[in-house]
Amino acid sequence: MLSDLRLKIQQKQVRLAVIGLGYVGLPVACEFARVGFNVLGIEIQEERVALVNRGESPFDGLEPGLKELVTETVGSGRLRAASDYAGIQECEVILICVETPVEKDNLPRYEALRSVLISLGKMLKPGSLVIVESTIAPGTMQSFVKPVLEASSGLRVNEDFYLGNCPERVMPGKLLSNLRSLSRVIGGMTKETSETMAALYQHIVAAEMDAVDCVTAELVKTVENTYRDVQIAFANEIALICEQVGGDVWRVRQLVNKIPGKQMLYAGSGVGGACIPKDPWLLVSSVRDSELPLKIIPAARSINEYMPIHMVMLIQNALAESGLRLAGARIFVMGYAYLENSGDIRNSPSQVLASRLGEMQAEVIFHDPFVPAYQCSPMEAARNCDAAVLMVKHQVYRSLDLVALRQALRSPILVDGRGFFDAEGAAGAGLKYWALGVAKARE
Ligand code: SAJ
Repeated sequence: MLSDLRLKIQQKQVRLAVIGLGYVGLPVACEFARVGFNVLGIEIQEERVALVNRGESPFDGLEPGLKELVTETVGSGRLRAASDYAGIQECEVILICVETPVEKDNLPRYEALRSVLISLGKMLKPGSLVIVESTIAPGTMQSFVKPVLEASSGLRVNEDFYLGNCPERVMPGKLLSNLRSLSRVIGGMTKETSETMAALYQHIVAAEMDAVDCVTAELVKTVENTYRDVQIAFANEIALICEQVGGDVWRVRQLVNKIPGKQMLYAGSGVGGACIPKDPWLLVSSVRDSELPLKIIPAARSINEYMPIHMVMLIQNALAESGLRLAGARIFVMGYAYLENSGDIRNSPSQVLASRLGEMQAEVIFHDPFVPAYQCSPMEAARNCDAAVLMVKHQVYRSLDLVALRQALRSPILVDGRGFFDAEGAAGAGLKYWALGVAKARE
């Protein structure tokens, strides 16, 4: 059965279903449709189904080529979206690309994944291949996906259907280019399943594909993002030290990275997104029943979660230097998204900043060129504010007129959370400049 399926995949004769048309699912569905597969996108949000079927992309921010690709593939009839599972019966390959968040206790519940597996199970045809692209904790395919899908379908894995995990590696702003250019780890429940999955992905992935078992695929994905979280936390901890000892973390990073093999990342006002803040907890959750004394991964998370709170402290100090208090102050904040040049606001550090400033009775006025609610004029937003704060290094702020900013502000304070502005330039514009990770020159 699997060899027949592989042949049909090689000839693009199979119908594909992609469940979840989000940042991962939509580009994947478009890419397979672009290369000639017939793709059915299953999406729970009716308005998104309608949007896609009109050939539009639901994502703000810069996604090079995605909107055109949705228009092209829907126009050619190769991509169609639906909100019900009826069409699954014609599909032999099903990709699952739904969110896998962790809850307040930092543990996953996999609610979206469970409901998809139950709905899919009812329609699953013998001989089908099911691939989970969502990021899941090591061991989840074996202990959760397999039993739930077998129970809901009444079929047996490796006998009646095939199952694998191929973690996505997309990044808002580079959805399509990452999909095409980044290598993929292909985790099959059997070696033949991995090979069949590779036959599918080679149609859209121009990079290396490594066939492994499911646990390895689950580990690679969660480890790569945990690694990044720890790296960022290290830069953030150095920033905190620099502030205390009279250093400049941006300069220190530059000089450290001159040494071959050193790649210190950037300190910053926080770590957001749907991947980095939660994947470390997925990895940790896989050993929750052990007595392992994990320290580094939880510590990195707490440092990164602290950074927007540290920004509040910097703002408080900057205001105090001018004899002002947070309570009653108006704070102009540049950047609501979690990432530069993106409209993605998931787990954005700016949301933490805003709620903490609110608790301290400060009023927050946001600007963000990529978030519809905050696309006002920056100078309008800054008018009569007591400080300007940069949380996200959107390219558009490069051309910000700092003199006009100072004239718009009620007090000339600029707090920079990303090492984005130039201290001299800010001083030259008459602004009192505070930068994360840079000691304030003692008066
Ligand atoms: N950030 C820092 N300092 C840095 C890098 C990032 O504070 O040096 C912050 C960003 O401001 C953002 C958050 O971390 O708030 C995440 O940024 P990111 O650059 O890691 O972007 P993401 O969230 O899109 O991460 C994705 C991940 N890819 C996948 O999950 C498939 C991550 O593994 C990639 O390393 C990253 O893209 C990438 O390098 O493009």
